[in-house]
Amino acid sequence: MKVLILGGDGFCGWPTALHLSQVGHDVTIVDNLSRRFIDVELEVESLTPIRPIHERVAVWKEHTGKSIGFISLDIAREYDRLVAVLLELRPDAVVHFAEQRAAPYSMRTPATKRYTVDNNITGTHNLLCAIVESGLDVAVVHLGTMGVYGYGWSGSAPIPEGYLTVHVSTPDGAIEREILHPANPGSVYHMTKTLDQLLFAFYAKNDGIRVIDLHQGIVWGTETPETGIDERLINRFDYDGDYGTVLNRFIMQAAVGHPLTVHGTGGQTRAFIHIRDTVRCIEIALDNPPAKGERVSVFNQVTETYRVRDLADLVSKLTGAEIAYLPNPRKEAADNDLDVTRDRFLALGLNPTMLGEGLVEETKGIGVKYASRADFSKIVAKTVWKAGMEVAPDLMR
Ligand code: NAD
Ligand code: USQ
Repeated sequence: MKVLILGGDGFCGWPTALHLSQVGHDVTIVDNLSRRFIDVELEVESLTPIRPIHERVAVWKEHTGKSIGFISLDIAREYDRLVAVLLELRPDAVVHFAEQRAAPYSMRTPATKRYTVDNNITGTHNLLCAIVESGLDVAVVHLGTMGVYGYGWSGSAPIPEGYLTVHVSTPDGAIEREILHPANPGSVYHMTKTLDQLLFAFYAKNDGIRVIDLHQGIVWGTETPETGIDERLINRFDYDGDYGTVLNRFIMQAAVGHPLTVHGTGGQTRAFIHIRDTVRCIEIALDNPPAKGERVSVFNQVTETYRVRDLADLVSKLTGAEIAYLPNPRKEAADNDLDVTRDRFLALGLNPTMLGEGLVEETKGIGVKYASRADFSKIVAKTVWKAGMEVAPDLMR
């Protein structure tokens, strides 16, 4: 299958590009390298030494003989070029990772709020509009997020895979309907993903675009079998207060001897998936597109759920790291339960890496190997959701 990977230079996109190439797909990455420029803006680097994109694809070819194309293109700003790329390459499918994906970065300043909305919504809409203009039948696999559902809306009922069955009272009695699960975003970033869902629903209905929306949990881990082939293929590892995600941050903090930064009580429960399972899920999704005219196919791309303080305890037990309970810079529930339906990928053959097996390996691996690259001043999260919220001081100098 010919596959375009939008955002293929990023944390999820790069290992996906390698894996899809490895299993025989003809892969082209489209990326404007904005994530690398944001590192420059934030004055921080991936903990792992990521190589320039042209070197990355050349090293892949050197080891496997397989070519991965690279096109530098901003999908939110270069609409005509996007149409031209579709018409020239005529892909069977597009995997869409190309969004600003950090909730704290999206809440950082008025400029980053506006950038996140402009980039994510216009990028997604440009893609859908360009597919219609091209006249091609291209399946779209999009990376959504568990955060579209929010934390607590469904009460004690498990969060379904996209659609909720509701009963509506009418004068003639109750009727049953399936609706898109109500959106309840917790950041400007998460809000863009809820808006993406409406764009997909409209283009599926109006133009018969085949869309799979994958509501992914927090991705942890770094390496996949393909990125591990050569150090120059290594995946990025974000640890800073804006882009680092909770479990990878705890793994890195333990490795460098920094206390684990639990926000608030740590009673927040979130969904998780290992990066090796992310790439496998994309492969499965590509093999199982909806038929033309079908509604958007939604999967919950999640393998387990954990409370933040329980994760900190697990990492602390394995490594001896201290735990610091810090003021929460975010506006979020101090405590929530999370029961997520995750049957569809399991039914299609996903065999997940669970925290119990994977965590020991991760705490001894990348974080320790590249500990000397850490900038301690970038670890504690400084972006607040609302003016006046308390920010924790740096814990080490
Ligand atoms: P990332 O920031 O590492 O990668 C995103 C890539 O997209 C970057 O390489 C960036 O340069 C590129 N990009 C952004 N805007 C673009 C544009 N306008 N044109 C072209 N390229 C553009 O993020 P990631 O962690 O790999 O996340 C990928 C996707 O998966 C995102 O949509 C994110 O919302 C979703 N997701 C990520 C996680 C996670 O834990 N990392 C969890 C759930 C969902
Ligand atoms: N948290 C801490 N300590 C930290 C970092 C985070 O306690 O040092 C807490 C946060 O306050 C929050 C939870 O951990 O309650 C998760 O935060 P996160 O930064 O790991 O994840 P989040 O902001 O939700 O975003 C990440 C990705 C995003 C993806 C989302 C999936 O950056 O792209 O969409 O996970 S989900 O959370 O399932 O919506």
